[in-house]
Amino acid sequence: MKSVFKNTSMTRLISPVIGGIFVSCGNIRQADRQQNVIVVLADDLGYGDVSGYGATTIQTPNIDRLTKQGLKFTCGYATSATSTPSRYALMTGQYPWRNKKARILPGDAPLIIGTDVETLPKMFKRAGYATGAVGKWHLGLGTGSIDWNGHIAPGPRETGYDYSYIMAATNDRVPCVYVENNHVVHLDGNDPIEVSYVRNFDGEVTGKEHPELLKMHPSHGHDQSIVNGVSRIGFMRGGKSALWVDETMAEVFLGSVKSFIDRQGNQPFFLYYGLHQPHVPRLPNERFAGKSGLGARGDAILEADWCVGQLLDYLDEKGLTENTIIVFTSDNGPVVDDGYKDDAVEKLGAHRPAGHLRGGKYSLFEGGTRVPFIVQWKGTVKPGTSDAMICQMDMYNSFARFTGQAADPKKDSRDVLDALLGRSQTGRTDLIQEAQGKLAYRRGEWAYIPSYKGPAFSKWTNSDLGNAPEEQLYHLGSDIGETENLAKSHPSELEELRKRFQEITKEVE
Ligand code: NG6
Ligand code: CA
Repeated sequence: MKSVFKNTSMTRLISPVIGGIFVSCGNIRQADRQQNVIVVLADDLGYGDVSGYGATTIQTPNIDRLTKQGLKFTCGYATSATSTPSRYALMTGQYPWRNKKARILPGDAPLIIGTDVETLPKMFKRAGYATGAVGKWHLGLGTGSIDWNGHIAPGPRETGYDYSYIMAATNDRVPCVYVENNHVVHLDGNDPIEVSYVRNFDGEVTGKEHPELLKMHPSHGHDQSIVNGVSRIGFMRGGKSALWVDETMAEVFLGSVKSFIDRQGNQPFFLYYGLHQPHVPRLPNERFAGKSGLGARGDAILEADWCVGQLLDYLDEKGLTENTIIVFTSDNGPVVDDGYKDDAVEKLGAHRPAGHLRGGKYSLFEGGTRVPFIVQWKGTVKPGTSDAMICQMDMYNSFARFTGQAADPKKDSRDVLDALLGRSQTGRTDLIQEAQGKLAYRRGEWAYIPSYKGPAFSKWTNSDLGNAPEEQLYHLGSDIGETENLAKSHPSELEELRKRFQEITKEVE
């Protein structure tokens, strides 16, 4: 891959990026420092969940600020229909199915990214950036047995982040504490934390035995340790002073985001901001409770939207908007009932979280991985819509070129920088999509799903999973909702996609 410095048109394009070198090309402020990059990654937000992507039953004015001021992608993808593999691909630039451990992790799982692996934050660091990770992590911590009361490592810091303020896994999994850098926040040494995904601790109550103690009841699973009136996945004991309160989580992470930005002064930064909404349990701040009319899920989306607004306002206030690139997207498609009785199903009404796409979280259909994807770089990236196919995994090699570094051809990540910045309508030609260890393939206008055992439909989430005994082939250009299986009527296209799918997926590291 050619270095950006040898490419005159690109050099001109990104001249402010390598500011100081090409002072004449940018305004003085931009030339003084490199561009910041913030990736905002929502959790389970669907393609149809924001008004900028066509939702009419819910309004998301702040995310819409991004779609209006930035470039809205109609074919922006997560690699996966669940969190861990999706985040793994974003952080490493590699397909998650190359690593068998990249499956939904429990809260005490070891880190699944080798500390020697080149990661997105390490790539930015090589270009002189400060790096931060705030919010949902879900890539594991430690090497096997974590002492939550001591130095927790390896984790974000050992994979390239100078600073981190995270939840270990998901908001429905223990331990329900924040971890700042390598330590649990607000931990009282006299009240140590214990965590187990195997057995409960003596004297600790669970949601299963004591549903009367719950303010949020499970619909499936989620009946173990109770924290903040919500029973979770997994058992924990102790650490009372460190336990999070779901209703203030948005403020806590935002506070950390703002102070990270403040601390950077004139140094460019890369920030990964993993929103916890609208993943279960959906307990937004009381300011949002009941406000969407769509139940807890809609309210949590309003809170996520508010977080985006707060971030945008803060960047404006600090004069950073024009030299900060914001990428807004979601780790996987939407789910309505994901294990708690929170009224999301009852109040869904006409809202379609995946928009016109079929399936959602956990699904091999488009709704599993095609997500909102917006790039804002005010003053530089022209607002509009792009149909280029891009994936979160592509951040690595795209921003490598952006920061004047050579792309790593060994990564699955593709350099789609020109598409990201609206200079080209051409993104990747194809993408392997993953859902709970199974793989599907999009190439051009076609979507291919191999034959799979397993249920076609999830009764838990009330949604299509994509398994079928026969192969499936859909023409997305004319059938975005994947309603008509053309496998039998289009044998040559089927053969072509199957062949390419097999070629790519047999190449294991
Ligand atoms: C599932 C959980 C679901 C959610 C998901 C991970 C049950 C019944 N379901 O196992 O609630 O936590 O894992 O979601 O426990 S993700 O967005 O982090 O991938
Ligand atoms: Ca998720």
